[in-house]
Amino acid sequence: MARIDSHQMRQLLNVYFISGSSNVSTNLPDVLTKAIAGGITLFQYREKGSDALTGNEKLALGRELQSICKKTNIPFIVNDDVELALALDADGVHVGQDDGEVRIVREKIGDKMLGVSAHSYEEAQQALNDGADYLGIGPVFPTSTKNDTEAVCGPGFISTLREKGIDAPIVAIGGINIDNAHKVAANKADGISVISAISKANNPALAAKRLATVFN
Ligand code: TZP
Ligand code: MG
Repeated sequence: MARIDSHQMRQLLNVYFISGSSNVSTNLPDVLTKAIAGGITLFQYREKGSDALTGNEKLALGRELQSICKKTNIPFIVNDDVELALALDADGVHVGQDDGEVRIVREKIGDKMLGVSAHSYEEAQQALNDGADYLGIGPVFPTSTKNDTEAVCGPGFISTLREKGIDAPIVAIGGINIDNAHKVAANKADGISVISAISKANNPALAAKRLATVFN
């Protein structure tokens, strides 16, 4: 297996659903199944917060979500937890700036997909030099899903990165919904990543279907 090429990576980023068990009010496997039916292109298992699952429970839910993704050919990415990603043989890992050296993560995961959150041109360039396949940029809008975010950068920050020469696959994150997603597309991101717009939707399939129109 070789590293994913950037054309394929850009397409996978179109509608990137991220969730852990505490982001849903019902049942995550059920929400994920519906989100896939609606047309998400990529899934990230992000188990966070005070009531986050750990140990064997985290592993078991990860395995269940991964098997749902496998049946429908949706790549399965693990947030932060490189050991879990390796244990499950996930398709990739997403790390932030506080999750260890990107270069080391790349060494550990071989050719699996690697996403890195970046909040400045310098962080973006460093992440790409260290082996990132895509960049997560945000929060582009205010969000109440994560309370330790960096300052809101606005969707225009993605255009700024493009103007400075960052041509790599970029997905935007933070407060994205069907009403503002077009601003992300207009600023030259390759896709949107959302938690609550799908995880908290009354109809996750319909929410995903609407979001999927933005990059098509
Ligand atoms: N990183 C920056 S904002 C955010 C993360 C994980 C939360 C995104 O959640 P939502 O509900 O889509 O705003
Ligand atoms: Mg992290």
